[in-house]
Amino acid sequence: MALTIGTEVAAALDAGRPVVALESTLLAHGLPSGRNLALAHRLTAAVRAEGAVPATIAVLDGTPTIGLSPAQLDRVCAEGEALTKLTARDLGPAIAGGRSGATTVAATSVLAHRAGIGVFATGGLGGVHLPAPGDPTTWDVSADLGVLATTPVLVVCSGVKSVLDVAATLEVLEARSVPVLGYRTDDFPAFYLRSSGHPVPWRVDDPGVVAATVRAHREHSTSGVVLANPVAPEHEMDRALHDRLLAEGLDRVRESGTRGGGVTPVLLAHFHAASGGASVATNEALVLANATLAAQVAAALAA
Ligand code: PSU
Ligand code: MN
Repeated sequence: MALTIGTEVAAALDAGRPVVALESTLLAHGLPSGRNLALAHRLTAAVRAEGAVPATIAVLDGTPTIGLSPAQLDRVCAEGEALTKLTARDLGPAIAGGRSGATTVAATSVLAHRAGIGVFATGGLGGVHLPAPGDPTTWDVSADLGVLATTPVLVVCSGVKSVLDVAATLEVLEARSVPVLGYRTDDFPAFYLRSSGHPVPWRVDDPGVVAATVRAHREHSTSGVVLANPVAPEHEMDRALHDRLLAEGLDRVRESGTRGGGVTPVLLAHFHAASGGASVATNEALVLANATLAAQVAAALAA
């Protein structure tokens, strides 16, 4: 697979300096157009502020691109939902067909690893979707989980989206031997909310300890690691509002018959449209904090 690696990213990788991968699906499909480009730039700035080099990843005209230029970031954010959402299985067809697409956690992890990047920041990991009435087995399990099981990338996120079956998602991560670390928390976070009500198996309080843990894990495993960083209390969504919007969003998914990769964007779009901006503010705050933490861990790993 031919990769294009931006010159700054390539130089940092050659020199063993810290690099943090960032994904493009959360920009193109997870946030309203008009907000995404500003966040894309704030994310790269947050990574740089910690002394690491940002590498936003997408597939452009059939080329997996590691470290989008400002013009390429403009393009991804402007095309937004019109851009195909690419999970890992879509990489081959998109590349062979000369297509463009935004990469999910799964596809971004695969490409980051190929480029030699071991640390990646996002908002919320995909997971096991909730059953629907009359459809108890949707079989909708995000490819993010399968890729994490086989790809040695540290994914810094705010847990899994609260729109998922969190308990089932944690069970899959356990079964696939993916370590889950809570950053300064004993509770697995749920994206918009600081706690999912499920405990994390391991708590870590310091980027240096995360780096040591990742190093030790990689000595005996090729799986990824999840570092779950709860959103700051001042940015957490109101739980009652959250629960109402989630119930409505799930109704919309059912009524519209949305399946597969469309489910998460429909749910997030409902939150953003119906919360008066609250969910966008939470989403942006948590992704920014994850980019900062990922850069701190990348720096500790490179030291
Ligand atoms: N984090 C966000 N917003 C998003 C996502 C993560 O703050 O939109 C995206 C990621 O790309 C993740 C995807 O891989 O949601 C999960 O989609 P699915 O449930 O279809 O696997
Ligand atoms: Mn899915």
